[in-house]
Amino acid sequence: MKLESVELRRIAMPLVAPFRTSFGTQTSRDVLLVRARTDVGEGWGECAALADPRYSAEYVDGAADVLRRFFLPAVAAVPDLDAYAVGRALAPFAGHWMAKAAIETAVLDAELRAAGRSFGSFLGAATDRVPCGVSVGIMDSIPELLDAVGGYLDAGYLRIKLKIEPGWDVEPVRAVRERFGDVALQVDANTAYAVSDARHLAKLDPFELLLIEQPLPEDDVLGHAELARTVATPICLDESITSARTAAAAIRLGACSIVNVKPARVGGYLEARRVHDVCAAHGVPVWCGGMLETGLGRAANVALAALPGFTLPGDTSASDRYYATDITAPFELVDGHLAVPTGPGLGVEPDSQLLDEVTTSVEELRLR
Ligand code: OSB
Ligand code: MG
Repeated sequence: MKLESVELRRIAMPLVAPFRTSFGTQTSRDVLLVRARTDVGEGWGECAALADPRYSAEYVDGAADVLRRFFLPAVAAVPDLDAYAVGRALAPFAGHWMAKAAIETAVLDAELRAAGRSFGSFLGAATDRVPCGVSVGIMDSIPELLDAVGGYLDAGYLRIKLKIEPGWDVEPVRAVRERFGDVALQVDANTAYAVSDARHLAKLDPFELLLIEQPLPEDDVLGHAELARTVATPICLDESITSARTAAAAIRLGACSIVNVKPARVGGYLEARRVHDVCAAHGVPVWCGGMLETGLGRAANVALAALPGFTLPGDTSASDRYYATDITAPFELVDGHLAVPTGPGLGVEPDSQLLDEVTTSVEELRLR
């Protein structure tokens, strides 16, 4: 396989409701789509980078720049291209996991479409549908939060994740527990606390949460290990896990007992599967995180979430939790589950008219 050219397409996707986290508020997603044109056909990769470098160091303009300037020429120079070769060609470049994931996914999609094989089959999916949770943003008031959570439970979501930050933690958790009983509940702080907040975070223990996700800064793995000794609620890492190697180290240090596998954050689906494998070998449950993806990114996440080590519901919500109109056929919740796509590659197609309606720029890069 050879990479011949790449279309970098930017789309603007308004969210159905603002999504507030400890690192900022998203009202719309500025998404970079990578469309790889190869000698065996085309493939799509959705770059998960957000507009600003607040969740992590990556941001969408930076991802487009590093792809254009360094990554796409390096991938185009590979004579016998496949998805594994993308990782090898990009290994000399530091960081930029989301940009790397986008081109690797596009190449893998092209390869699998040509072979008539689905992402799920390639990755090792063990089920045909995955249980789904929903990530609920920080709200202006507790009644607003209870309305939102009630709506998601009515829709069938099997697990609720509350975004928290200092000043919005124990009270919202208590309110949701009091109103909705023993629903599967977890929280995500997106690095908003310090080790010195251990006593405060231990106040969440009586609510029997499934986990607390990434309370401390990305590089504070040791701090998470210390926190795990003070707080009874299991610690789950998101931002800190950038590879199978960092996952192995975090587990060995006792920094987490659960891992959020977010393919974009670890450089793609091949490394995400390795993270899954390392965690499975240690008996550490994993679940699939999300980055407010469109149907293209969601399709691959749902395929990954069907691997056997994904024993907790993921942030793989239905399309209508994010977008009034998705660019692919929408993913719909059935009994709290999403179906794993079975068609070749991602198994979903962007609708070209819908795509054009949301497109803000298109750049065609000829690579040979
Ligand atoms: O920390 O998991 C996170 C969204 C954007 C960036 C980071 C995170 C999130 C979410 C929502 O929690 C996940 C989703 O529903 O896609
Ligand atoms: Mg998170």
